Parts: sequence; structure tokens; C-alpha cells
Amino acid sequence: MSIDRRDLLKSTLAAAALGLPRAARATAPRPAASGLAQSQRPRPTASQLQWQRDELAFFLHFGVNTFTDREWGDGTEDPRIFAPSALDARQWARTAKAAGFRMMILTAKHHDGFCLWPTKTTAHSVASSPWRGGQGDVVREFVDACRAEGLRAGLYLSPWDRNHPTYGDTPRYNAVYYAQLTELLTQYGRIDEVWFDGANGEGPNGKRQEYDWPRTWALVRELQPQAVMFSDAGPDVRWIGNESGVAGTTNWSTVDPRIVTRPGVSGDDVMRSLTSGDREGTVWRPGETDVSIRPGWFHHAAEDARVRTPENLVELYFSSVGRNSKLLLNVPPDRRGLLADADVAALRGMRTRLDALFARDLAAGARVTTRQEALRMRVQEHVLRAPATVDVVELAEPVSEGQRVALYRLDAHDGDGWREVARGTTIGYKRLVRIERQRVTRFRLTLEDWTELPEPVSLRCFTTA
Ligand code: FUL
Repeated sequence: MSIDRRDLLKSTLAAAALGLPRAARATAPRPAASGLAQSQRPRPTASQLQWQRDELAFFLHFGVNTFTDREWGDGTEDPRIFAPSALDARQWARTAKAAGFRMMILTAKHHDGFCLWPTKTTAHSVASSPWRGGQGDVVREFVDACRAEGLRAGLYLSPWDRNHPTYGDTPRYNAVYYAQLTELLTQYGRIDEVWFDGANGEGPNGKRQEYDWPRTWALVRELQPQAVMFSDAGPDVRWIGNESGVAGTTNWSTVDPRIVTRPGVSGDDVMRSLTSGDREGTVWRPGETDVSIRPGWFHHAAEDARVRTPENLVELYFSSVGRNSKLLLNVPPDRRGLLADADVAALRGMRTRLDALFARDLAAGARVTTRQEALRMRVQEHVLRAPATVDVVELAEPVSEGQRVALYRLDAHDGDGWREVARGTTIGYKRLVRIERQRVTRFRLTLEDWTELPEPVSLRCFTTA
């Protein structure tokens, strides 16, 4: 394997910056241990980076299911049942913003086929409902509310459609689907994420519809080039493989695109790749963790007492954002068209706790030294300005340069001696580690394996009030 000029220069500069001795420097500019040359390793696009830095997005499941108390409608619903009494998308946006969320994604159409905007492709839409006298447009009110509160807007358009008469007649339905996407992506201004669901419950005797994913993705790229596209197979952002809010403890933002080739494929290797990514992956496709604040995706009054607690929402933040993922938290509007009080209160509690926890970085101003020990061992020592009581450590790689760390160990010094407090695999955008609450004077972070020479890893530490 050869090293190109750019990599040689980069590694040499990195070695110089690390203050490595001559001998070590001579060995430092080496290709990654993996099959990929350093220059080929993927990096995020500006949109993917933005998507990740947002950390938190709101998911809004709303539609005829809200009024039938179901999770999957069968497409026979009468559009007249869609009659929210007090719909206020600004309340959704204000709630999201106050809780620190930076984007909202709305189910413009779920599997039942009911469209929340007045589409030309079917009469099965808000235009056939009594809401706002048949003149309403939930998508419009949703994007207006996003803009008013400074949030990014995203849309979910279910490919599986149990109402449209053309579904199952592949070319005809695909044309309908492109027309729906085109309406959504040309009439509502900037859209930053398009969500493609892989679900299909047609069963063995059901309708068979072949989606044309390459064409669908090309259409979105053409109409909204900055939007990231979510699906099992990306192309920009991948499903994390479960709906319980937990990213893999190993979570690469890179994947091997030959494993999950299209939405809806299954298999052990597929699930592994979704949950953990692929160390040697040639494509940057970070994982998005979608989960609901309630047992169901749609609002059901019977679940009003089963809303997640603030503590549980904080745990979700740790198991998603804190594992190099992004949290897409579903908070479904009720039949009024408003978020229920219990959900709003839980979100407020979550924000209060996160703000208190991350208010003060106890490693701010720490003296940091870095040294290379052996060929594949890099040690960063962070001497705190003052001894501190710590129970949460945050590690972060500058992911604009890609993701590199594959194995780390964290030791803490209490003034008397070193003790190992954590050990893990990937870091990426953010790795949040809970450690036993203890007095710390310095941390030692040892990087034991990587795909290419890592940039310095940042370390911050906190204490739970
Ligand atoms: C699934 C769907 O079947 C659920 O109803 C929900 O929309 C969830 C986010 O994705 O595949």
C-alpha cells in the first residue's frame, strides 16, 4: 500500500505537533492498519455534519391514526375523521425549541396513505376533511412554525401506501410517489431531511410494489440538494436498527454499502451493520436513533400515563447522542392537534437535567500533554486545574476529519494513583461515559487502536448535581 503526498505531509505534521521523537516520527506516517488507504477514508458532507451537530430532532406522528386510535391505518379511513380541534404547530415548535431540539420531522403521509397536505395525487387528504373547512395544510403550518422558531424542517413520506389505488402497479405508483415528493420538496421551501421508512406489512398475498430507490434518491438530490436522506440504506443517514433508543456501544459512522443495499432488507449482518456501522466502511452514513416518548408512535389517550420520565429521556440522550448517534424523539400531537401536557412536562424536565449536568466542564483549562507510546498507542494526559468530583466524561473526535478511534482506555488519578475507570471502542462525534463518582486530579486517555492516526480527542468532565 502506498502513501500519497497528502497523507505523508499530514502524518509528518501530526507527528511534529505531537512532539514525537525522531524515531517515532519515522514510523508514524504509515498507512492505516485497515484495507483503506488514509486518503480514501470517508468524511461527512456539510449536511451530514450539520445533522449530527443538531443532536436532537423531534418526530411528529400525526394523521388519521390519531383519530382512530391505531398505529397502522388500513387506508379505508374516512378523511372526515381528521378534525383536530385546536391544531397549533407553533406549540410543537416552541416545545421542541425550549427542550433544545433543532429540527422537527412530520409524517406528511403514513402507511394509511392520508396526506396532511392538499396534494393533487389523491383526494385522500386534508382537503377532504372538515378541518379548516377543507382549506387546511398541516405541512404548511408545520414548516411555517419551524421557520418561526428557527428549527430545521424534515418530512416523512411513507412509500408503503394502503390507500392509493395504484399501489402495487409498480410504474404507476412510483409516478404517484415522485409526484408527492415533488410537491413536498418544491412547495414548502427548504427541507433538511427526508425520511424513508422501510416498513411493509402486506404479507404473502399482499400487493407487491417495487420501489425505485436510486431514482427516488436522485429526485431528492435534485430538488433539495442540502437535505439528508434517511433510510436503512441511507444514502446519507442510516437507521440504527431498533426503535428502543439505543445505538451500538460500537458505532462507526462509516458503512460498507454492500451490506444494507435498500430499505427493508433483513439479516444478521444487516442488523449488525445498522447498529454498529462498519470500521472499514467506504461510505459515511451515520446512524439515527428513532424512538417514541410513549409506547406508540401515534397519540393514544390511554397512554397519557405512560410517557417517559425526564430521567429516562436523559438516558436516551446518553444511549444515542452519547454513542455517536442522533436522537430522533417522537412526540405525537393529540386529537386537539397539540402536544399533551405530560409530554411537554417530561421534555422540560429532561432539558433542566441536561442543562444542569453540562453546565460546567470541570476539565476546562486542563493542561493537556500527548505522547506516542509504541507504534499504536497514543496517550493524552489531562491535568485538571483543580481536583474535581466527576461522574460523567465526554470524549469527542473532530469528525469533520472522519472517525478514527477504535479502542480507548480511560484512567483517573485521585492524587494517589491511577485507576482504570472506563474502556470502550469507538468515540466519534461524542462518547458520553458514566464513571463511578470520584475525586479526580487528572485523566489519562489511552488510544489503543485506530483506523488512521487520530486527531486529538477532546475530553470534558462533569458532575451530576
Ligand atoms: C416504522 C413504522 O411502521 C412506524 O409506524 C413508525 O412510523 C416508525 C417510525 O417506523 O417503520
